[in-house]
Amino acid sequence: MSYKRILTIQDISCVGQCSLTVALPVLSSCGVETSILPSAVLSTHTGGFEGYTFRDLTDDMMPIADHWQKENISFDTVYSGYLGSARQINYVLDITKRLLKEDGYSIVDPAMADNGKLYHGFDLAFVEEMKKLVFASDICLPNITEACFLTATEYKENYDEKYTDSLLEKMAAAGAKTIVLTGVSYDDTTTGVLILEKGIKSYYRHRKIDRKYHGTGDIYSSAFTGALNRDKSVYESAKIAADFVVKCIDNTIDDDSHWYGVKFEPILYQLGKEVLR
Ligand code: PXL
Repeated sequence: MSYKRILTIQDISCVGQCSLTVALPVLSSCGVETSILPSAVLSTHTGGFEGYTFRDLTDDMMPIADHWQKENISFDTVYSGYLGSARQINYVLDITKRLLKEDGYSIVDPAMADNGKLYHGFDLAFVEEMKKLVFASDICLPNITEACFLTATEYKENYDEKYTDSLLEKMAAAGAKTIVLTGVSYDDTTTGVLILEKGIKSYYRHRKIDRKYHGTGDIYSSAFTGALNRDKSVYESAKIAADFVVKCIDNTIDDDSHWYGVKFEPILYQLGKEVLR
C-alpha cells in the first residue's frame, strides 16, 4: 500500500470539535498524511454559539495552492467540507483539477444543512454553487437535508425507501458518481447509510441514538476518507465511519455540559485499530 497524502479543505472552528479540528486527528489516526487548506478561521462553529468571529481566508487559498503546484506537491485525495462562500467552492474545483493525482479521489461533504434547514449564513445561491462541486466529485457524502437541497426535493422527516431511492436517482441523474447518503432511517430504533456505487445500492443499518451532535458529519466524512485511503471499500469505509460516530455519541451522551460536539478523542485509537487492521 502506498503512503497516502490527503488534502482537506474546510474551516478552522477554533472551539467546537468540527471541521479541521476533527478532520486532522481523525485522518491522522487512520495512518494517512494530512495536509490542510483552511478556508476560514472562526472562534467557534455557528451552531449554538453567539457572536462568533469569522476571518475569511479565501484570498489565501490560491497563493497556497500555487506554491504547492510549484513544489510539485499532489494529493491522493482532495476532501472538502464546510466552505464559507461561493468563491471558495470554485477554488476547490480548480485546486482539485490542478493537484489531485490522476487516480486519486475527490470527496465532497456538502456540509451546509441539517434537519431540513441550511446552516446559518447559507442561501440558495450557495446551494447552486455547491451543486457544481458535488456533481463533479468522485464521492459525495450528503445527509438527507443536503440531498434535498441539491435535488430541489421537499424535505420529509418521515419517509420510506421510495423517497430515498428517488433522492439517489436524482443525484445520479445530475452527475453524482458514488453517493454515500448519511442519516437514513426507516424506523425509530435504527438508522444507517445508503450507498449508490456503480449503479448498485447498499445499506448499512445500525443502532439509532436519539440525539444530534454538531461535528458528527465531519467526523463521519473524515473517518470514511481515512478508511478509503487505507484501501477499504466504499461500503466498508461507510460502515467503519458509522460505527465510529455511534461510539463517539455513546461516549458523550451522559455529559450534558458537552453540548457542542462529541468526545471523540479518547476512542480515536479504536478507529485507528479498525482502519489499520
Ligand atoms: O460541522 C459543520 C460545520 C463546520 N464549520 C462550521 C460550522 C459547521 C456547522 O454548523 O458552523 C463553522
